[in-house]
Amino acid sequence: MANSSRAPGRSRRLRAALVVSAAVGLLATAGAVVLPGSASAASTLGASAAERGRYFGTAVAVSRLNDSAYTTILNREFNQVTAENEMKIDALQPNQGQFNYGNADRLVQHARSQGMLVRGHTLAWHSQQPGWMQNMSGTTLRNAMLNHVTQVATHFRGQIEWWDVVNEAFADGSSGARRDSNLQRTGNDWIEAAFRAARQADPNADLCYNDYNIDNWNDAKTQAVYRMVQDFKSRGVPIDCVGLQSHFTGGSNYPSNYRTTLSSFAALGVDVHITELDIRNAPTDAYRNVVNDCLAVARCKGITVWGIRDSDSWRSSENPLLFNGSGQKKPAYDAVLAALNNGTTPPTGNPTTTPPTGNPTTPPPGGGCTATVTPGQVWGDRYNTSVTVSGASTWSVVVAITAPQKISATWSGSPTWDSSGNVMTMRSNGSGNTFGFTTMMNGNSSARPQIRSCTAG
Ligand code: 9MR
Repeated sequence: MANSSRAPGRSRRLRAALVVSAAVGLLATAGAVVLPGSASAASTLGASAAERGRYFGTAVAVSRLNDSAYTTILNREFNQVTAENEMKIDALQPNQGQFNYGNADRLVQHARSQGMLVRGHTLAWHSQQPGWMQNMSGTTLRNAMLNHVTQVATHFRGQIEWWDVVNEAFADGSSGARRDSNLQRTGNDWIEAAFRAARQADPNADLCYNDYNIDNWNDAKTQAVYRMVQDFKSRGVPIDCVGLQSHFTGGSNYPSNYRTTLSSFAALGVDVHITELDIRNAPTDAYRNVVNDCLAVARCKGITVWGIRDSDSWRSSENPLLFNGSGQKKPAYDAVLAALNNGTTPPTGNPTTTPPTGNPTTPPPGGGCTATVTPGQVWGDRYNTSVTVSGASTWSVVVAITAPQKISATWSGSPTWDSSGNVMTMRSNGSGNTFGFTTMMNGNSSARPQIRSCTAG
């Protein structure tokens, strides 16, 4: 994202974020011991997930960015966003050949200004097609779909971490068949054709297949998607990830074998993402289980809830989200945050065991505040840093990174960047006095961030 918060290239980022370690041990090596339940436990979902090498995100309706109560929670809690509707086919290409990127660009812009990662949703889907596309078939439709994939992925190139290339292409029930649709009727290879076009247009984005009701390992639909991914991997079709929407609303429950599903997909050599989570009546145990299951699977990269407040939900009558209509945290929020904070990182992976050298610096006094650096978790290819400001409630802190190291994600502050992309000015954004960031080592494992200044106001 932005000039800023992404390391270049797909594999480093992606393979990277899944390399995990025994959290407490590593934190101890890094000098910042964060024990479950300790006073230093992260206080927001995004910050806590980042400490586990994950993201915690939400679907965003762009029109709600004008609602300050909504935006306050968004900026404080989440470090990943998915457009709830604004990147769908009907939104982006309402008339054939006429693209309308305004709302989607606005969301990407907001995410960049907040250091949030963006999931693109969705390039090819049987639903929410514009009228002109609904009326198409055969080669004409196939070409129009591929053109849409190419145009959109090209427009957003470099700004999207993961694309839902194809959404909901399998039938419900026991058939294990593809869903019938105008796209499916263009030929069974329409899905792989879409993935190939997306890879060509944006080689650095990770490409996902996304679906609902693929949470229960025993379901025919789950097994059918699994076999497709297995087939794609064996034939070299470019697929990097599977998104489990995990709408446990409308009568669909959290299954006790959910962790088996996540780890089984991951074992195929793809990342897994929980992309649209909501749970009817927001029970604490089911939310906690989902978090624990994700943390237990190294390739589970993060969790996205499908809206912020219950009143924002597509199923608002089920009150399925983490904040109530007034924006207050619900018990499910507390359960999720505690599970993230208590979670250890998964048992597999290849962490760095050497303590980081070149301890981060604290800035010279004089700007009206002091920034104190705490080294965070270290992985084989990246490390976290958090910075706590004292002496001011609004502030800006200038942080310099040594190239080729690159900051790949930030949380709990609003970053801007100089033209080199290596000097970040982090401003307070109402999330408190501690912000954090992840730095990709990119081959330099010894350099550490330098704090250049802390300025009050
Ligand atoms: O939440 C979205 C809602 O506002 C739209 O009206 C609906 C239209 O299809 O899509 C909803 O989001 C869906 C997502 O794009 C794909 N998975 C299921 C989601 C809930 O229906």
